[in-house]
Amino acid sequence: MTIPRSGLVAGLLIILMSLAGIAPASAEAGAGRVSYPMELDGLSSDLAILSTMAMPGEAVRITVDAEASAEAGTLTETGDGWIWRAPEVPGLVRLTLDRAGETRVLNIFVLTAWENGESDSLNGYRIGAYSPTPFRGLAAYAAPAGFIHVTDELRETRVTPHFKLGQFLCKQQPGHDPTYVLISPATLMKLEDLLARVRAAGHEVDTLTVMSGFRTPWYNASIGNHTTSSRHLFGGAADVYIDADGDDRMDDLTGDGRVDIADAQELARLAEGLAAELDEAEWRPGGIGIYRANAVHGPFVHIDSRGYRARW
Ligand SMILES: [Ca+2]
Ligand SMILES: [Ca+2]
Repeated sequence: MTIPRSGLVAGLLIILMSLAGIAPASAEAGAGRVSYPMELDGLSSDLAILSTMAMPGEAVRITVDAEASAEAGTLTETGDGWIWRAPEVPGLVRLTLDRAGETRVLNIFVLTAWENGESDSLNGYRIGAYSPTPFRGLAAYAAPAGFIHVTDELRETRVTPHFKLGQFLCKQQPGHDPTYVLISPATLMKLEDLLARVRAAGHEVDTLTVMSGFRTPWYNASIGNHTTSSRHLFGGAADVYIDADGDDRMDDLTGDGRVDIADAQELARLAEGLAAELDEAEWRPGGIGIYRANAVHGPFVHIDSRGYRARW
């Protein structure tokens, strides 16, 4: 492979910015990041752990200047990285990337196939139906061709340094075996960046609490939401709050002694700061929605990566 020019430049830039007191978002988290970028799904990331999905036999292009090895599937070196072809058997395959002893992991979940409209469930797990016509004709809204089969072990799998797969499960049929889920690398990257910003703002949490991640169309309809375009249906949205005191509700981020919409606004403000600062190579445009508390939940913020800006 050719030698890392861009990594060196990025490294120097980070050092220079640190000297100038302008820490880039990627440097704020400290642990969980590596010094060389990887491009996946059109986005650049420095996360030491990142996850994505692939259908059996599907090819995944990884742009990275590093050596690669995979637990399964086949790896082919290209001019600027690797193409990994998924095996036919569903399940988690870990790819390890290494540059000069600095390793990172790319988890690729090979999906269990599913055909929209053929059945409303998959091995007893209720899915419902996706719109046969993608919203706005966008590929991101096409009905999924498969789902991640979540085993007990996979619930605990870290999909990024500070988030586990189990945090994104739909609330339906708790404990059902099998359980299925979808994830989005762009949204996971966004949540990690937001967490770094939250910590830099002095809120000492290990993760963002995900109140709602993936929702099947069936579950979404069961809670009275009949939209076919929610990013939750595709694993690309998360309703999150900060809970350092562990009471399962948003913390008083503003320090005014009350937990209310102002605390959700404060979390959204941190997300807005990132959206304004990072370009589209690092932060795919999407939604930021602020929600006030009601009888069943505290205030929270919706985050997604739909591909265009939305605010509410
Ligand atoms: Ca709390
Ligand atoms: Ca408050």
